[in-house]
Amino acid sequence: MFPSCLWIVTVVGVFSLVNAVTFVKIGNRYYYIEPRVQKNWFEAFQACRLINADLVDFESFAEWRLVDQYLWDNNIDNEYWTSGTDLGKQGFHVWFSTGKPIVPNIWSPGEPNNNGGNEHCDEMGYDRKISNSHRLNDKNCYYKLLFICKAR
Ligand SMILES: [Ca+2]
Repeated sequence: MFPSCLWIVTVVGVFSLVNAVTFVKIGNRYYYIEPRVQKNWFEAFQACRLINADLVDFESFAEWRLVDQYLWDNNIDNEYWTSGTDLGKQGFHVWFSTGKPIVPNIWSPGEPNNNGGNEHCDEMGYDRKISNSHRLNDKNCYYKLLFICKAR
């Protein structure tokens, strides 16, 4: 009796967690844009998996540009973790959620620069006020930021 009740409570709890977040459609994909809770890159990756999504990747410049514009249009421009990283092989940034190389022309000028030798995770939104776009920058993975998840 008790174990089955516990199972139901657990299922309801997980269901509530999934339902607690709202995905938005941008282009033809669905994204969750965390509005409040800042996490390090690893925590952000985990949080996205818990809602059956992945820390965001951009398959093309066009996809990045659509999300970039959405952040401006909805007045939620900020710095967000993406799944970009070169933790696997320094200097080679990939989307960790898909394994594919990061598309060209979405880096902030002079980035990625591995500043101080400890920047291996990629945020978007760095220097956004200067460049008027949420371009990528490599940053210390333990820095706490908002993050964007992308539904599978
Ligand atoms: Ca950097």
